[in-house]
Amino acid sequence: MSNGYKPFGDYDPIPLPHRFDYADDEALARVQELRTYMDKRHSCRFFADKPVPRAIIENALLTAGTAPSGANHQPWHFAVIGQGSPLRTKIREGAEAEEREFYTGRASEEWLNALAPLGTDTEKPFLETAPWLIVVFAQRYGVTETGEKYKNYYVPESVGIATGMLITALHWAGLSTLTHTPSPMKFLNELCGRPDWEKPEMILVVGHPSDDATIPKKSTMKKSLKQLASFL
Ligand code: IYR
Repeated sequence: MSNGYKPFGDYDPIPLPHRFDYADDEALARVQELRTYMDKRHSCRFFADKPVPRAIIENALLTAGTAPSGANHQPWHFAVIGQGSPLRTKIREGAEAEEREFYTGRASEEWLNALAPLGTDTEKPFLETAPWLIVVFAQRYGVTETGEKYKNYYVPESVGIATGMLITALHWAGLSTLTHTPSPMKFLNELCGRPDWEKPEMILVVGHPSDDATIPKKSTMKKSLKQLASFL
């Protein structure tokens, strides 16, 4: 890679390059500000076709790329599909075919009941409407510049963290996202030209919300601190 990234090597330390010695009250104000902003992130299923400049997506992807990962192997690949690509129809067709199977048989009664408050169904128009789709791939193996395969570690954890940071970066830019998970997603390997040792994890749908966008009320109900954490 151009930055000299190599999967293997000896410990080669440099002094910690960045420090932030905020006073406690300033740190508290900062984390509260972020919390207030993150509280305004909502998964959105209704997108406008308004374009979003590619540079915004590129910067969000590079933010995701700063995520911690197992042995710093960065076991992710993001396949980005812009507006007007012929792949859009194919992805929509592939996803809706899987969804039809899911909603009419594959999903358990319990699962369908859990989804009812979200109002999801087999129709996924946003796959064609939204300006960007980012297909998140988890790399079970990496490949060196000379073509040697090497194992990656903590792959789902690493990719989950990077995707969270990607969502955060896009929200920071004021964009809406949807983590869409047609299941199974194998059709995305072929459509995106990715090798079979990469697992598609989700499609991140990115853009501006439509004027009449709604969200399920249930999605605003978040666990309290007491429910989500215990201080031991
Ligand atoms: N993949 C389906 C079903 C679905 C499953 C879960 I878990 C969700 O949080 C939302 C939807 C779909 O996209 O409709």
